[in-house]
Amino acid sequence: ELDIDRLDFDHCEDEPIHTPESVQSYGYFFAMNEQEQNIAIISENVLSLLPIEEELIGWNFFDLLDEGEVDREFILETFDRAKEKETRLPIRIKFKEEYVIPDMGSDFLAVIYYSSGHIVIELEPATKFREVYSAEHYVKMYATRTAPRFQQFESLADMAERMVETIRYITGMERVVLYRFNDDASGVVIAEAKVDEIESYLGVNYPASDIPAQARELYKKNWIRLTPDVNLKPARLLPAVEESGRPKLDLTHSLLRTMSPIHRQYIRNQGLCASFSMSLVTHDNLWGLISCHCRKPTYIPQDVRLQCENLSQLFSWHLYAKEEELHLNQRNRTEDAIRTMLDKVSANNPIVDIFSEHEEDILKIMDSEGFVFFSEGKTVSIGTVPEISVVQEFYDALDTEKNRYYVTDQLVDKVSEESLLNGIVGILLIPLLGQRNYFTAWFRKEHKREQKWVGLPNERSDASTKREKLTPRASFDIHVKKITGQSKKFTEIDIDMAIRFNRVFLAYVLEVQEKMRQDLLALEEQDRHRNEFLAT
Ligand code: BLA
Repeated sequence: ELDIDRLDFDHCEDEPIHTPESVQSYGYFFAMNEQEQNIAIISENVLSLLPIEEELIGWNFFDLLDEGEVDREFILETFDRAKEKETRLPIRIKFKEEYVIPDMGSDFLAVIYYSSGHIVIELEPATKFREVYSAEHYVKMYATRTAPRFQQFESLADMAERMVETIRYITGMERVVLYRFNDDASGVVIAEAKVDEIESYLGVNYPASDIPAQARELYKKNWIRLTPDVNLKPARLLPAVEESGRPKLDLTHSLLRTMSPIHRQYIRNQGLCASFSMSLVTHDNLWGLISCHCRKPTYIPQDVRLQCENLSQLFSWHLYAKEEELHLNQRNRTEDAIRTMLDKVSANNPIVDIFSEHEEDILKIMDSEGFVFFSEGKTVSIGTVPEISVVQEFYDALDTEKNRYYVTDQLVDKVSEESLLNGIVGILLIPLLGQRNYFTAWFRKEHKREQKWVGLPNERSDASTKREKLTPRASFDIHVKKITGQSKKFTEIDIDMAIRFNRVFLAYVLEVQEKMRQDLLALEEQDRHRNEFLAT
């Protein structure tokens, strides 16, 4: 099985998982030269499907097909589209009866894609697995029953919950989790649907190395992967690289690609036999995975998997839309608060008074415990704030040419004396109007919490030997990590709100004040003239 010492890389993220030179034997693999359409590479199990006496290599693939049932032109057009869009597309294949072993059936579901000069076709038997519903039924179900509920949900977690239930219904797997990536590529299970007998993963965090960087990249290009049985012997691609001298074939768009042996061992260590996962991508960013688990071998027909892929793409859009909606709601609340304050700005209502009238609003906009508006002339502070000299130091240290703001959720180790912080540990500081010595800052207190973890956040990068780095997770024991000394994180949206506050509200106020100053100067000037005049 897995022999770490024989792996020729030292770090998880260096494993070339897109060129394993084998596929899983629940399907059959053909690669043809793009020009002549001659078979150049097959998976070794093809030999048990098409017991053709002569070498299959070199045959024209289309000569094997039942031309009455299969439209060659359509297949080649589909290939051109797949190549152009850098994806794979579904087709149907039927072999001439005389070429296939009788009880294998001759009807196949297939996908076609381009890989380095080759037309690749991957086949799976269409008739072997009978389904209660057609695969299209599931998309309809999502559209009519799952998605319409999303509108009324106020959080992504509620949507995630509904989605894992839907996917569990479709796939029949024992446990379905929605795994969301954190900013540092570690991740957490935010929703789960499962049978009673299997352990719960809900709320558990896992280190980034459980899904290394190259896998996350690959999963952005190819949204689904099924391992129906981790113990299925991989079918090698023939002729082998060592014999033919051909370059390794890129299986980025493959459905059948054998997964990394390290990850296969991980699945076994979880006590599982089958795994199916789908990507969730928003803003061209791998947002998360829907991961399905089963303790016994479980095959999901190709058309159902391709519909699951459609669903994960739809769901990604719905996540995106919900994120935008939540963002918009927060922005509207901020803008309402700003507008109310703007209405009160006038020559005889100085900013300090407006701030103190609206202390609560100002803190609420940012879910903060303290706020400071610092200008050369005067400082306004609301709620709990650190000693102003400390804040000034952070401002002075900020390179305003390069950074639009300074943010941290962990101030304690960044100051000489903790007592100066007055219990504040999070800060978002934003210079104002590009002028020196004008800024706003928002503060958050400590947010003590407990996180469930399997493993340690940096366990692999901290490991010293190759063996330690590459050994798949063996223990899935959950331990509780107490998070102290940190505030809630200021999110991108929080930062956006604060910048908005500065731009809209303060910019306006400063403008009014500047205008008042100018008016005052003009009046003084008039006075001076009048006095001079009177004096003469
Ligand atoms: C891939 N790791 C994966 C995948 C998941 C996880 C879901 C996607 C492949 C699949 O669908 O099975 C991890 N599975 C999880 C997590 C949960 C889960 C976090 O159920 C939590 C509920 N793994 C290791 C180490 C390495 C490693 C040490 O433990 C590297 C040395 C690697 N994981 C690894 C690799 C892949 C992977 C290489 C890619 C597999 C492939 O697509 O070939």
